[in-house]
Amino acid sequence: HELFQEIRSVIISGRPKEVEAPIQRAIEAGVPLDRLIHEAMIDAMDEVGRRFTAQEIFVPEMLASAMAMKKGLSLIKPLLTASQNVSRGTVLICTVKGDIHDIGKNLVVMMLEGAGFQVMDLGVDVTVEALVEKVRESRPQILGLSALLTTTMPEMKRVIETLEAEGLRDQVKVIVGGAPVDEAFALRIGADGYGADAAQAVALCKKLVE
Ligand code: B1M
Repeated sequence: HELFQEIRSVIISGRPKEVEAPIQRAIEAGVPLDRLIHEAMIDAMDEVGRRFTAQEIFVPEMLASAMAMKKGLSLIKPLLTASQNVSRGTVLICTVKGDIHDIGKNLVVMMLEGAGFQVMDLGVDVTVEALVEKVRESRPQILGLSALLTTTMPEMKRVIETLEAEGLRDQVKVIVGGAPVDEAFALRIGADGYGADAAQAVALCKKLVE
């Protein structure tokens, strides 16, 4: 779509104020939201990651792009979460300790809510202790963990081990996701599932609460 290039460009160059117009135009033009999200927006963040790896840009630029991405997603959110009043199940979700990446997690939250799940989002950089306490207190059916750094992936294993030690593991299904995470890792740490993207995470949650 011709608007995608413009959207990619404002996200890549980190101009949050300029993201609204092309996204509104794309929405008005009836572009399917999953295409808008993937082909324009996530694609732009991948390019940002590539430029960061190549040291063409640095953390401040990456942050500006994240702000543009978040602004863009906030415009799409109301369309994804419209008119759902049945609760399909409960999900507690967060980004693990040491990790502050939340764009992917927020997208998973948006899609889950859109699919009728009731989601409790604990945010980013959440300690194992805080998480286990919340599982005990609110008894979610599913616990979703997101990590974007190879250095924070081991936190997911710690969460599962701690749930086991506290006798809570049988009460909650644990799903994991985030760019460095894969199916093999999920299996290895004893998670109940892995979602490669937000749509897969939703499909997985539906299956787990059946
Ligand atoms: Co950071 N960062 N970052 N960063 N950042 C990455 C992840 C990196 C790959 C960039 C790179 O080097 N190419 C790299 C990690 C390298 C590694 O560990 N192998 C990296 C680094 C190194 C860092 C810092 C260490 C940089 C520094 O300070 N020197 C630092 C760490 C901070 C910390 O967390 N402690 C850092 C900081 C940041 C910003 C704060 C500037 C910013 C984040 C802002 C924010 O999120 N609020 C940022 C950004 C924007 C990125 C990139 C460019 C984009 C991430 C993103 O939002 N992607 C990223 C490169 C990249 O991913 N291409 C990078 C879009 C998003 C929709 O995708 O999050 O993968 P994603 O989510 C997907 C799926 O993974 C899945 O569904 C989503 C939708 O499809 N998914 C789940 C995610 N969670 C899920 C949970 C599920 C299921 C599916 O179930 C529960």
